[in-house]
Amino acid sequence: MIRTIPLAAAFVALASAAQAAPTVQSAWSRPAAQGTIGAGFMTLANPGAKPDALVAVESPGAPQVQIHQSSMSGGMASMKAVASVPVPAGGRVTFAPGGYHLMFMGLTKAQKIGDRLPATLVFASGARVKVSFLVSLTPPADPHAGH
Ligand SMILES: [Cu+2]
Repeated sequence: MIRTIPLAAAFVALASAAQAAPTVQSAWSRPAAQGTIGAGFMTLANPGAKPDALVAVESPGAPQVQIHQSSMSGGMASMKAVASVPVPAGGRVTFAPGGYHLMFMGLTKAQKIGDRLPATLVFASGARVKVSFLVSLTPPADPHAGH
């Protein structure tokens, strides 16, 4: 009987050491034709006590998904592929037009308004988070959309 107490304590310690998986809010995508590139926007939140990072995206809707960052330099807009996007502990990062975004390269089918484009987000912590991007012309209503 006496052994059950330290065992239970060890179990609690293990559970609290596990990193909480990031969450996704307001995932949306723009309408696009089959075979073209679809864009993905969202807000990632990290409820954990350790920093995490988005390192890959998989989708049945496209053979390849890239993580891009748009920026302005010298008055010219440009974008580049990035290997990862950090999500600070207790913080959030927004993917929006003009900033970070996902690119679904070679859509397997046309994305029409109201469709949902499924994907799995893969994080440096090993967390895999499923998300579906609602196809829309504008971002979904979100209290953080004005940032
Ligand atoms: Cu891009």
